[in-house]
Amino acid sequence: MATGIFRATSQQWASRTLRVGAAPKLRTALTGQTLKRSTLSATAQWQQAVRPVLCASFHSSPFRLAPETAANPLKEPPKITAESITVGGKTYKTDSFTNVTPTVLEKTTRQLHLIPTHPIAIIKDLIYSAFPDFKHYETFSPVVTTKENFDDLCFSDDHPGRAVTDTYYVNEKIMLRTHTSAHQLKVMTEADKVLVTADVYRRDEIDASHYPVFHQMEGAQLFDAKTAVDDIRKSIAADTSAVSGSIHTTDTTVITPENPKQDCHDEAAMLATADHLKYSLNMMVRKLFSHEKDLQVRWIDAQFPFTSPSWEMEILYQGKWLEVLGCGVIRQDILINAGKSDKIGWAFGLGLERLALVLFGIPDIRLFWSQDERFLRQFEPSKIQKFKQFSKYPPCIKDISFWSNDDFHENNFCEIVRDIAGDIVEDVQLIDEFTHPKTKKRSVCYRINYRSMDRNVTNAEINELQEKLREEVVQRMKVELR
Ligand code: FA5
Ligand code: MG
Repeated sequence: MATGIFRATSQQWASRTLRVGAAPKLRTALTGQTLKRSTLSATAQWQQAVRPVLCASFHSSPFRLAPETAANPLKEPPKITAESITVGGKTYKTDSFTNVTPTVLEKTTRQLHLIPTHPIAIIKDLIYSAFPDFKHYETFSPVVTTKENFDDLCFSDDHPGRAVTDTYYVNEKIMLRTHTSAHQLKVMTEADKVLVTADVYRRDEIDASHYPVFHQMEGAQLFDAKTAVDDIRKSIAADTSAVSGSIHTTDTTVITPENPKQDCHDEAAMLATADHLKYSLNMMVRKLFSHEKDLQVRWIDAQFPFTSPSWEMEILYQGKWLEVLGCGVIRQDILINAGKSDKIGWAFGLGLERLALVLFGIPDIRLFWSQDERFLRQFEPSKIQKFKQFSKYPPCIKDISFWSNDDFHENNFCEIVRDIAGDIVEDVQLIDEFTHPKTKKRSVCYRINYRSMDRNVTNAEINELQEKLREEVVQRMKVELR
């Protein structure tokens, strides 16, 4: 069974074990150990030590702002000093939890989902049209409280998603949202049919379908608990939207004690809500992919702290199942907190890049951040056209080997790579590891594939980056180069 936020599906684990960043998560899941906040702050102190270095590089990093720079505080360049961080026009004190980096803060100004000709905005609008009378929210600041991102959503205190290795903290109580669900409670107090679109941030691995910044759309719909069964039956019967295309959907999920109905729910109302959820998402996918031939879609069980039962939808893409969304029946505690105790409802959170990869045939998630006209001019509002690959610039591959230590975490290593080389890194892979028989020291070798999407990189330039990486890895992670 798949597990929810920040825990990869078993299928993802299988494909992720070769990737940087997968191993620590896997280890945590296999040993059942969860990270405690007390141990986290030691890691955070390590981050604290590097902040001055980051500050220095921040001011020299190129800023790329979304076109309109009107009075939107999110478009103002963030500022970072040892004492404070200013983002979205607000200033926050730093502390031992602070681990946001200039590279990642810079992304908060881009707002790709608000640029009408960008594929992320095009797909957002297409999904809006599948949920016609829903209220839209799309300008929430990415800076949220840990209460909004975790506590309000029933995350346990020791949930691994809270770890500083997985989440970008501004300080102990303030963070960059890791999912659009951070706004669920607020928007549900305002309306019964809502869609929230936003950029979300996770310290994650680097590869073609994972990026530390991506976009999600959250959807939720609430029904009167007493009349839900009838209301839902009528609403599905009244749906006259015509869908075409040849999509093959498999759903073998059943409600089990591992993925249970909530005790407080009436069974018929819960089943109707779950059916309406899957019906709505199946219809959305049918509309989106009506031109696609023989698209394979499947539903699998999942777990999220804020829904039960829960599921994920996957699409077969380039021979692999790609997880595109998570969803479920909203935990009643959350509805009670939203002042909606007489309602029952569903929620989903989908990855816009993941859907766009399939819809536009975009081969690499980094392309969404490209400023290359050869990428940007291919797209028009409301139109789905397949991405035409332009010539790729040649890669430049470099390896780095070192003796790791007990504090070593691959997400921290990836973060240093990203800080130094940014989007020039196509992927980072662990290609070799062994333990010395006598000293018991663990040696690791990472292969870094440098390739720009916009230009040719020179060997001299990459050597310089690699040299900087070698220095920073020693300085920040206290490892010994081999
Ligand atoms: C969540 O974030 C839940 N908040 C979704 C949810 C909402 C569940 C409401 C229930 C109710 P998850 O961590 O699985 O779940 O992420 C949701 C989607 O975001 C994934 O299915 C995937 O499409 C996308 N996604 C996750 N990580 C990345 C990443 N690193 N890069 C790009 N897309 C990602
Ligand atoms: Mg998931």
